Amino acid sequence: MTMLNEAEIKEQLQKIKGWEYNDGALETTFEFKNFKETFSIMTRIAFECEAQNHHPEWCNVYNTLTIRLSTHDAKGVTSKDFKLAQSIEEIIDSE
Ligand code: H2B
Repeated sequence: MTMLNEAEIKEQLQKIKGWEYNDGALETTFEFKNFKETFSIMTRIAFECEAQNHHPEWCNVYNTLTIRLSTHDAKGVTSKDFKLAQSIEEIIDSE
């Protein structure tokens, strides 16, 4: 899996709203109604991460969820991160 350069990342980011490139990873923050809703969405996302064998760095505080995606094996952002970001958007949109 080859790492994308900054220009490629910026270009791909046009297609996925709400995400930015920050400190070597794709990053976004979501806000939900409460902790229960947040954690149930995290569970759904977790199953998809397992299916893709690609895992986020994430941080949950009550009803906020910050997600950072990078490919540790490639030490940068790859198409795997964009694929997972897209899947996360679909999970959240389907709520
Ligand atoms: N997740 C992320 N974000 N980056 C990786 O490089 C990665 C992963 N590698 N999940 C996978 C698992 C690898 O460690 C296993 C052994 O397949």
